Amino acid sequence: MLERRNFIKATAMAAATAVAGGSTSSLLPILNADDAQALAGSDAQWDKAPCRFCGTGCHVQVGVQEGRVVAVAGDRNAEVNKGLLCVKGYHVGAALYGKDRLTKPLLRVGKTDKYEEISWDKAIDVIADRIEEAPERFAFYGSGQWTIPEGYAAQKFMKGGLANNHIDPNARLCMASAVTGFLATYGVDEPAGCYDDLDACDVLIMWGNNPAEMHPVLFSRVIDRRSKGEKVTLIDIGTRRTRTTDACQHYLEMKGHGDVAIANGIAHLLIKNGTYDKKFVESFCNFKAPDNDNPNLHGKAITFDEFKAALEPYTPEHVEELSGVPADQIRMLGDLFGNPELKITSLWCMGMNQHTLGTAINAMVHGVHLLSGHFGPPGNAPTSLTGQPSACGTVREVGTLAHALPGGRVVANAEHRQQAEDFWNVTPGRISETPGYHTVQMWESFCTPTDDGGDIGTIWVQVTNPGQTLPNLNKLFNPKAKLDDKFLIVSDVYPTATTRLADLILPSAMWVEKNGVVGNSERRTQQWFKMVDPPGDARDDCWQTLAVAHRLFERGMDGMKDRDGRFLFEVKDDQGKPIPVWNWENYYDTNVDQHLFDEYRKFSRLKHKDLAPYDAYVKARGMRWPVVEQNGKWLETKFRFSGGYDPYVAEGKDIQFYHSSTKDDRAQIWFHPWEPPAEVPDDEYPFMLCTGRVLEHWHTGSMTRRIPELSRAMPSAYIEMNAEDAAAANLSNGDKVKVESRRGTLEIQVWIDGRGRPPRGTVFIPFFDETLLVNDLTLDAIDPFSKQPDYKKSAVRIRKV
Ligand code: MGD
Ligand code: SF4
Ligand code: MOS
Repeated sequence: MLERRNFIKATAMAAATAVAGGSTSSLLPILNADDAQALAGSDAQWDKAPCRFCGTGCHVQVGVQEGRVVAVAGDRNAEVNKGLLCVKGYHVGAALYGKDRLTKPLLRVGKTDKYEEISWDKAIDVIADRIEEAPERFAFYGSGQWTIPEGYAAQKFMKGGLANNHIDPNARLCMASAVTGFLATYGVDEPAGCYDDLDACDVLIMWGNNPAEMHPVLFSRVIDRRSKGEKVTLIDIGTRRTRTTDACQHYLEMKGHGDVAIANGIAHLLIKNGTYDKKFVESFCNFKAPDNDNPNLHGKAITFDEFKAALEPYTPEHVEELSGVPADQIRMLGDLFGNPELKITSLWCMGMNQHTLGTAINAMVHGVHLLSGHFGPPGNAPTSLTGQPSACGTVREVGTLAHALPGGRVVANAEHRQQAEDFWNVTPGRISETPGYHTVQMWESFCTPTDDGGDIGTIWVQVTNPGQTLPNLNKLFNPKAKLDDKFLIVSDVYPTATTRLADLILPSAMWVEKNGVVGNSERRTQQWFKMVDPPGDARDDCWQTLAVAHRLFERGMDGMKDRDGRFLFEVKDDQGKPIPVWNWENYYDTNVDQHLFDEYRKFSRLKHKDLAPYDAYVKARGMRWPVVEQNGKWLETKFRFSGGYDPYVAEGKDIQFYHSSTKDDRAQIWFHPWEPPAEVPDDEYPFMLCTGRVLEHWHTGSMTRRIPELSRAMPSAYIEMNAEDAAAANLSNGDKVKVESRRGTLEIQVWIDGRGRPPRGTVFIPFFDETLLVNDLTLDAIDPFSKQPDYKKSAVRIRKV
């Protein structure tokens, strides 16, 4: 534990020591678990909540005094973090108290840059007017930071109410390829394993993933084991050296898309050396390849011999050519996977998801584990990590994607639609069978003049900042400025790059200013209660959605009525009397989250993702689904598809892929050919640009840049360059350069051999800085199945200014 603390402290210290002469005093006394006792004698009230930021899902204890959050401590009772937090988590409370919180609804005055304060009543009318005018031209752009009830309400409002499937989340930019990878392999989304695999594995492979900065508390779990003398081999396969690399025994430096070649190289060796797990494969797997005549997620069946023949060209030497990773290191990976004595866990996140072959590489890494039999608990697991606190809970489980319905259902399936219509008690046929626009399509349509076919006229954005995070902003966001008939509604807590173009800005309550339920990377559903009031007139996002729905109901819109003519979101008290939750004054007369969650819960049982009733989560520090009742207790599941762990595996079976897309309880092992990235450097644009996060900041920095310690530690974005490339271009640290892609330009300072060390020919720019928008440069090419863009590979040129 000591080492783990030190690791976390070291990363926190690195943040603090980067402060140039500034003090580290904060708006809040920031405590850690060790110091929390200091407040014990005070009047602070303590309660649990998951951290606001990343998908790791650490729990904090929140201290509240006189209506304000005064302290945050790591929660010792939480299995995920056992009292530890990363530097963002320690400061999470201060995210509420930036000086410029949005506190009033603001409506743009005509076509000017001015806004007038308006009442909520008027704001709700403005939205209702826009929707009534053209319900089919309305779209909802949501988030993996929506709580489960917020996402569920938006989903039901759109698909069950407006009969409109134009709802998609920022997680399209984030997790979509993980979803398609799971579906193509197991027929059902989300990891089989969980964080416990990290405690048991002998080898941990990071496939283009930097958990030391992005999932620090999780990564520290492995570091901790090593310090206790346990042998665990860490391997970083990446396109640049990072803090994760520093902690690994092996660093395999690959070119973009090299992962596809490497996965094929491992499979090639397993078959050539006869070290694949014949018994596992014959019992539990089929083989698949893309169907080029009829491209679809489930491809076409192939035989083992066809699989073997397809892999023939992927010799270690050929893989070296494609990926840049030396043949010997490919052999090392082949030997590791060929050794049945070792327990191997793979981790990945945006490197494999933000990838135009994202679905393919996700499926292929599952495939390497299946082929070698490195599947099954504890310690053998292909585990995809999630970026956001509820990308799993809200987006993937509630299905707030343009093609999906709650509980792993899809709009294109008549039976699924009927089920949802029955659960929602809405008119049969209400849900449209045509998938709505995915993120890139939605924003492209919004930014295209109506006369030219841009049929999305209004977008309501909640809990996300697309004006900074969409790729290729000059195509997908900025043109809005010139399109007078397009209307942008933004619910946020601070002014952002998105509110700048908004026509209506709605102030939202955040984190412990409201009730919430979220779901983390390991299928863990976590609940918390409201602890403090939001500032001014800020209100819950979920209330905003319900209030608009009710306004449309009052105006007689059929879609807002159920089969019995009642309001779609009717909430009743114990006597069966409706509670007017659409009035803010009455919203907390009951626990709306609980009503929505317990309604949504029915969907969770449709695909063995069973959730417990809301009450069961109140005491727990989260539970991993499927959660089933046994002898009056709610029991979570650590490992899916494995006998003895997963309640849905038939008695006596070791492994059962019970949602197999081939309906034979088997998983699919995929072959996909290597293909180059959508854009590769050339003479004109000779550098490959990668983008991503940094430890201190949460995504667009709208919250963390308002926390003094974090913003001082990492004040502004930079371009990381390789020292030799910089020398060749006569550049030194701190020089300003102009970075140009085919889509836009950015002037930014050079950092040589900084936090990350990119190899020659590559550069890195983080995306947290709203004054330096890297997405003016990035490419909007997408994976054909997941529709997720690749933010990791854009060609750029650089010159000194
Ligand atoms: P966030 O900063 O998380 O980024 O992109 P975004 O979701 O756009 O935005 C969340 C917003 O919600 C903030 O503006 C915050 O102030 C606001 N907020 C906080 N709490 C609340 C609340 O309770 N209610 C409301 N209404 N608002 C709230 C993330 C996205 O970015 C993701 S997930 C990925 S993985 C992509 N990654 C990526 C990349 O790697 N490179 C580049 N270049 N771009 C990327 N964009 C994508
Ligand atoms: Fe919060 Fe993630 Fe840090 Fe844990 S690792 S404290 S969830 S930001
Ligand atoms: Mo994006 S789900 O946060 O990495």
